[in-house]
Amino acid sequence: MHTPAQLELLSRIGFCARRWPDLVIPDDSILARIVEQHRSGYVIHDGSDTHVAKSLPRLRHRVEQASERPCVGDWCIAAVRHGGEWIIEELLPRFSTLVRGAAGETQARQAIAANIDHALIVTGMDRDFNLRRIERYLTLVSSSDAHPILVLTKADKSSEVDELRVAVETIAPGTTVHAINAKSPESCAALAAELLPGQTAVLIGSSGAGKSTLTNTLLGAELQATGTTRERDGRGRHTTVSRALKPLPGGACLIDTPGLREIKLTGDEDLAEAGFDDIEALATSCRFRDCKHEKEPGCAVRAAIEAQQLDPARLSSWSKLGGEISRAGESPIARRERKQHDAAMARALRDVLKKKGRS
Ligand SMILES: Nc1nc2c(ncn2[C@@H]2O[C@H](COP(=O)(O)OP(=O)(O)OP(=O)(O)O)[C@@H](O)[C@H]2O)c(=O)[nH]1
Ligand SMILES: [Mg+2]
Ligand SMILES: [Zn+2]
Repeated sequence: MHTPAQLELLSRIGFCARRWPDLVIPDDSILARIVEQHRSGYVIHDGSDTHVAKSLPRLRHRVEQASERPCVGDWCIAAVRHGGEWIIEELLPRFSTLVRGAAGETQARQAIAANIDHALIVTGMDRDFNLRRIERYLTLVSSSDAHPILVLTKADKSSEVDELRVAVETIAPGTTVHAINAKSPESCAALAAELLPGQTAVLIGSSGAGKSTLTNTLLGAELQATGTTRERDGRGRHTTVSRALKPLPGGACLIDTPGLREIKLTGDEDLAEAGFDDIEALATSCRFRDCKHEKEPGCAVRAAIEAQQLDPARLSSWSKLGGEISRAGESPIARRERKQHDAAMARALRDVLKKKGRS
């Protein structure tokens, strides 16, 4: 087992022995954390050194979901095998995982980061700023067991910092919002103070939002390459291409990730946890229990919109995200039946339109 000195080194990359009280490490193996994830393999950190490592095929293929494969932030048991090659042999149970739906028409899931305490949702206060996207990120994070923190960057370039911050606070009641210049250590100090020693935070947000810039400022070193954004639309250039965990001087760890092109939900999200508790609370006063807040009489949600107490854009966001959650979570059979039903409805509509055209 590990000596107190080794445990102290591991705690600098986020290890907390209380979380895995029954842990036994075989004599020929070590405990390590996955700190980088590339197409070709992993980099693991044992508290003192990093090693290039591969995972056992069993951990990659014989899992029910791709999200169970080793990912950055995972704690693993690793050993040197086959003439000096490091192999990840087991994963410790995760206490949190940020997961998204994999791109394309599949129900596959992909883990973005594991064993994270905070998810920092980074949005630039420039062309990147979009309340509906922030709602979507909050929804994604709601199934992760990590605590969301909203980070608005480029405060030094925006003339409406206070207005934008208030707009974000309105859609995310109870969630901390930091409006910062990601290039300035002073401006990032309050955010840095929220990341306690031993904790791990993951950065998510669009390309160009400033995730790597913030990483470098919190590190106090230019370890992560940063890119420029296009003049025309403020978009980034996907500068960061892999996920990497870095220990911060204050004792927390930060995981920088590439900007997500698509934020696809998995079906496990909870809109009440994602800041939509305002709509969910109103809905309890609707006359019908299964009110969709569309045209039903006695709808408390639409009454709130008419009284200008609720932004209609928020209701449409809620219903869009809710639809995605239930579709992502449905079984393959239910999915096929829904598609057949949708196709039959579309055919019926086409027939009606054809008949109308003829008469
Ligand atoms: N003025 C100013 N510029 C910023 C701020 N944050 C980021 N930038 C700039 O925005 C550009 C993109 O920043 P990055 O940190 O590379 O963005 P990223 O989120 O890591 O993007 P990807 O790696 O592509 O996902 C760089 O030119 C940064 O200097 C900020 O708070 N203020
Ligand atoms: Mg980056
Ligand atoms: Zn209603």
